[in-house]
Amino acid sequence: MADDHDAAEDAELTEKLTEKERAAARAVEFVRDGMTLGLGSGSTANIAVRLLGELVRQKGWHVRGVPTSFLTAALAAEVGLPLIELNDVARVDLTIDGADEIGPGLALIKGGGGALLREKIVAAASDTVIIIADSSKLVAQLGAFPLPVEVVPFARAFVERRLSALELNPKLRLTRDGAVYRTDQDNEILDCHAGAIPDPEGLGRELAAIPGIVEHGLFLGLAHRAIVATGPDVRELLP
Ligand code: A5P
Repeated sequence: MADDHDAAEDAELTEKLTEKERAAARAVEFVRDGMTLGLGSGSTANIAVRLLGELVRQKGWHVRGVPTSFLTAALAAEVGLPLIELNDVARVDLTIDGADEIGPGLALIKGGGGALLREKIVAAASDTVIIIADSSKLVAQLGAFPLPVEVVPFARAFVERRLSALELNPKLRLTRDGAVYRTDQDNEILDCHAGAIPDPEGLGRELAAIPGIVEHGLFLGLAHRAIVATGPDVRELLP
């Protein structure tokens, strides 16, 4: 029985990986020579970064990447993608990134990997944002995935009380070793187990009004296209 269970789990993981690869491959078709690219974070965005490395090598294209996390910067360097600081570009042509949930109108929850702040800045600076995902990310309503809220460590307890008052059920993110998780900006993350989020815009406004919150993982009006693979099918969704 245990073996059957493991085999079923393995098959599900393999299928998810294949879906991520299909979505990433489609997104890379939007890349052109000379582009400045926002490089997302997470397992799906990593696949796109590797494909971009191959594309640049094969075609001899000159693209530059703005990474959204230290991990993505390291991967981009490994696959030979030239990097540039966001401060050194006037604009980003195209960002390819993953998501934790994709809801109606391409409202997103992001930040499961902790990179929400840079991801949101780079998305906002981009002419086009393409979200790539496996089929498990598509939801009818946001909220089953815990909403990450990045906080300045100084303000954590205060913000936690405010989030609890909003019945968002915040939990401080820890590392696997039980240490307090720190973002690339050395901030902390409160994951909000809020359940269904019927009004993402309203919640986004409430969160933005709390001092000490640096950023939250609701990405609203930022995605221009989502590419979602379901088995062999690859669908492109617009807001
Ligand atoms: C990183 O902080 C996140 O926003 C990721 O984009 C998101 O968690 C998706 O990650 P996976 O592609 O690994 O599911």
